[in-house]
Amino acid sequence: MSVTIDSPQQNEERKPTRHFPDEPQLPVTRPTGILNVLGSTDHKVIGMMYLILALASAFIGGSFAGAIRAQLSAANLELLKPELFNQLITMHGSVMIFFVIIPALAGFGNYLVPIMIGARDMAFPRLNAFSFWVLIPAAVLMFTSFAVDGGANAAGWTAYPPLSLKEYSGTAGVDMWILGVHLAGLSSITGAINFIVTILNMRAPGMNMMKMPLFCWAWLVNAWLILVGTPVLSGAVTMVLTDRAFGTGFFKPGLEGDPVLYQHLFWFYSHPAVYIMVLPGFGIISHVLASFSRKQIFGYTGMVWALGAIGIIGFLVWGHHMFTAGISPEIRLYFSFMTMLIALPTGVKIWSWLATIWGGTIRFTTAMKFALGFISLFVIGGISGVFLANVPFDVQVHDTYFVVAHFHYVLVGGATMALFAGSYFWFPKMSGRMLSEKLGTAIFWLFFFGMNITFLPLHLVGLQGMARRIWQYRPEFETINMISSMGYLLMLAAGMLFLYSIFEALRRPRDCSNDPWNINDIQKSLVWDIESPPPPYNFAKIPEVH
Ligand code: HEM
Ligand SMILES: [Cu+2]
Repeated sequence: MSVTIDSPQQNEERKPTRHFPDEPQLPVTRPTGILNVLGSTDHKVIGMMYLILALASAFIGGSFAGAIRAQLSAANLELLKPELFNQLITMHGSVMIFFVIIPALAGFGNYLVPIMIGARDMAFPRLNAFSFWVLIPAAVLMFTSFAVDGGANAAGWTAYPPLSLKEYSGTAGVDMWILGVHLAGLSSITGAINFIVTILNMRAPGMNMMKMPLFCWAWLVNAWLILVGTPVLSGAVTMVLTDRAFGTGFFKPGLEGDPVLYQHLFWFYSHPAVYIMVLPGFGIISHVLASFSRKQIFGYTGMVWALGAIGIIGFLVWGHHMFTAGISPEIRLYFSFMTMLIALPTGVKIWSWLATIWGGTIRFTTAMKFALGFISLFVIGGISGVFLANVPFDVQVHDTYFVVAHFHYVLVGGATMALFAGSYFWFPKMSGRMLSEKLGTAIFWLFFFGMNITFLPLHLVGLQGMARRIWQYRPEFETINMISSMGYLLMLAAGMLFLYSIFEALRRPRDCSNDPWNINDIQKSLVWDIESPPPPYNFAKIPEVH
């Protein structure tokens, strides 16, 4: 006989949140049938759905990048119409941020945070399902906007007015894009509330905050960034929407509006957003490096403080995106200083990671390779970031390919490498099967070389003055752009091989122990204590943590 239990938390509604009665083995079964899976409120099922959405979107957003790189592979090509080129640039950025990186990190967070803290689910399982499902209409709005008259948003993923106002971007695609951003923002905000309540209230007895795994800390700080930043973005794009639809003048100079105000509001979210895209990645990297060095993480307390510092300073630096927008020299000095300051906590993390692997018994698994790749590429992205923090330098390279190279080192070399590391590390736990390490090694090297071949040369062409978001360019930039476009093919090959590797692994029977990497003797962790894949509700009896 099987009893369907809506949510174990509901049964305990009136009891203090931190008190868990011992329960006998819950007679629950894994969901079967597609409707049960889709309707599930199990954090693990929802986590998987986030990951699947992110993987699918990665191929869509990645194919946009391919089209862009094809157009830019030689100087005066006309493969794409200029209008379509602008739409693809805009939608590539939007998709990669809102539908790849953020959902993928949310996927790992949903799957792992409750397990890591010894809980049976997120605090609000139905809200959690809502956070995922609201992304689907958001994606539909964005992707179908290519089909409307005039096409998708072509004003850049930053959608700066006046360019994004009706006069210059009349297409309904911009309105659809704004509504899509609203829904994606709603998803982030409700998700963040869920993470905060879960982490603060649902830790198993004995798991105090300073015993919590770093991935959970990273998610807690991340959720705070989302909660403070995202509503500001939603407000800003709503004001663009009313300027477009109802003739308000928030950002119209003619109506005493101020386009620079938009930039302040936009970057108040979007600078922290770059940390939203890397903080959970930091968490993943900490776990992978420690596990495959067979050590404890070095400087746990310092890592927690560094995450907190990044979470605060991250909100104080947005103006570094506006050095050329006409803000005063004093204010530029402030933003320049604060931006360099954030290198300090970041440095604390880098040195702690290095100290973690120092003297460790290192196993070069695929996950470990991606984690080491993460460190090296993220450091390059960080250093070019410190360059950009200098006003005179930024004024020279603003809106050139140097900036494009910088943020791809952070996003592709940082966030995406961390996602690969996490995938290799946790796939066995989620599926009960190991991904092929042989293929994994090939994928790593293809991606690592592909990434560097694509983006390293773009620093140079940027320093020489090649502007970003342009459709054709001067012939002297051609060789470097050709090289960069070749690099894309390697990354594409890595992506296809990764997809193949997943299907190949899922075809095999389950063969994976609770602790496939043999790390539980070094680092006690609830994740490696429970079955692979974990049973519904994770723990028949809420564990005590010591
Ligand atoms: C597959 C390899 C990739 C290639 C070849 C590629 C290429 C490009 C190009 C050519 C641009 C236009 C630059 C510009 O705006 O001036 C761009 C923009 C952008 N890319 Fe990528 N990209 C790739 C992967 C990624 C990934 C994985 C992410 C996210 C993690 C990402 C995030 C962005 C963002 C946010 C923009 C900014 C768009 C804008 O400023 O309007 N890209 N990319
Ligand atoms: Cu920034």
